[in-house]
Amino acid sequence: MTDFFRIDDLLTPEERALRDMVREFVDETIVPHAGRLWERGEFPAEWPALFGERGLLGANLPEEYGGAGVSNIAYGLIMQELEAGDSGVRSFASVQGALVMYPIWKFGSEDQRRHWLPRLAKGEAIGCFGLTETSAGSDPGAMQTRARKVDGGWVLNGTKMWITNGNMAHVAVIWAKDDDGQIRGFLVETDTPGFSAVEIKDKVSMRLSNTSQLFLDDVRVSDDARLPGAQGLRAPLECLTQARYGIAWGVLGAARACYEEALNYALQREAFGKPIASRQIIQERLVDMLTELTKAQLVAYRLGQLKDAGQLHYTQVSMAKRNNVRQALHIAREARTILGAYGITLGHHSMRHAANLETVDTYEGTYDIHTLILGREITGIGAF
Ligand code: TGC
Ligand code: FAD
Repeated sequence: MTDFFRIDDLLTPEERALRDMVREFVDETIVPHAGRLWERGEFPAEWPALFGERGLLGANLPEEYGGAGVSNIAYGLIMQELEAGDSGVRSFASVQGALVMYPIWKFGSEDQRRHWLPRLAKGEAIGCFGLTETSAGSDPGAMQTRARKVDGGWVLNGTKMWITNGNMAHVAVIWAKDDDGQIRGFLVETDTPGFSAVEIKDKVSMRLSNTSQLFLDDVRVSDDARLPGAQGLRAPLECLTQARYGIAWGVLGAARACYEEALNYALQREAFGKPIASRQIIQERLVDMLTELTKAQLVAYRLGQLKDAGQLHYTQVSMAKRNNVRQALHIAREARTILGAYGITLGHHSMRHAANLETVDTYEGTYDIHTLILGREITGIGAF
């Protein structure tokens, strides 16, 4: 395992044991099949329950609601190991834990928590998070989806775009504006009349992950479906902070897998009568990849310490997400280069990771949007 600065020494025995368990599971269950599933655009229906059995869904949420109550560093390690398999697997777990279980736990009523969280933690129920729309991605405040108050409930109308787990979900967390233009969150059961999901199939990235467009056509829900604690754009943005935190860790797994694949290949592949690893240009590439991986690992670890201490600011998460994803993408592309022609196939992992990381660089706030978030933080001037 690549750990040049011995971050392992900083982990507790429990964190190490959990990390090793997830790594073994991913190596056995996900890695051997990831290329084929990615090619087919398939997410196996039996995986959510396997993740649930191992306590990998919403693991940092309290045990009383079905979470594993682990530290945020342990949660980050879970994301790291899942994404070593495929970014789509981490995406599934990110959405389930950070974008569905978290808002129910943070903004939900006690009834909503007791009803949904244990089933979501076990992977018996699947959730999705509908914020983005066809014309509102980076600027979610421009959403058009509406929630009209009616006697005893609400009627939702609108369309959500690029929704992970959309076709697999039993419950959708839908963000919509009420009659006063206030953003509110709703738990919409996906078998409610008027709700439909259409899978987006023509992706050349994140193929193992299910991505959908959601249609809400006069979907009527009761008052109990509204998340009572969620008011304003701040509520969904708080959820994004949780998911971005997991991404800052997750991409370390993809980057590590690519670096290790490139190193092993370079040691074995001969050109001009010698292993390509003996060439200075290849060594420089490997050194740069390892340096950026190590820096990103340190950023994630410190982020975890701040989160565990309750001192994390969302702009720190922006910096980590922005840097770690872009560096992971760079590492994956470099690995593909070292693998030569063989690198473009699904028999190796680096190109698949690189293709996935293009999405990760865009979703949960694009690289440029995080630049602007940080620019505003340090200058006090919004440049959106
Ligand atoms: P702005 O004025 O900045 O913020 C409104 C209120 O929210 C607070 N806030 C945050 N709080 C917690 N975490 C954050 N990340 C927060 N960002 C802002 C802020 O302090 C303010 O609070 P208050 O009390 O003063 O009202 O609102 P804005 O409209 O100017 O926001 C701009 C911007 C760019 C920061 C924001 O809209 C943004 O982050 N855009 C990117 C959209 C995005 O990331 N979408 C992701 C959709 S979900 C997804 O991609 C899932 S992928 C699947 C997977 O994760 O695997
Ligand atoms: P746009 O906002 O249209 O941006 C286009 C380009 O313009 C980007 O390069 C952007 O950086 C740039 N740009 C935008 N504004 C500015 C500015 N002010 N200054 C300079 N440059 C700017 N969303 C969900 O709600 N739930 C999900 O589960 C989910 N899953 C996803 C899964 C996948 C596979 C993908 C690809 C996306 C997913 N998303 C999801 C949507 C994702 O969050 C958005 O794609 C993302 O926020 C960017 O929005 P956009 O694609 O509309 O790009």
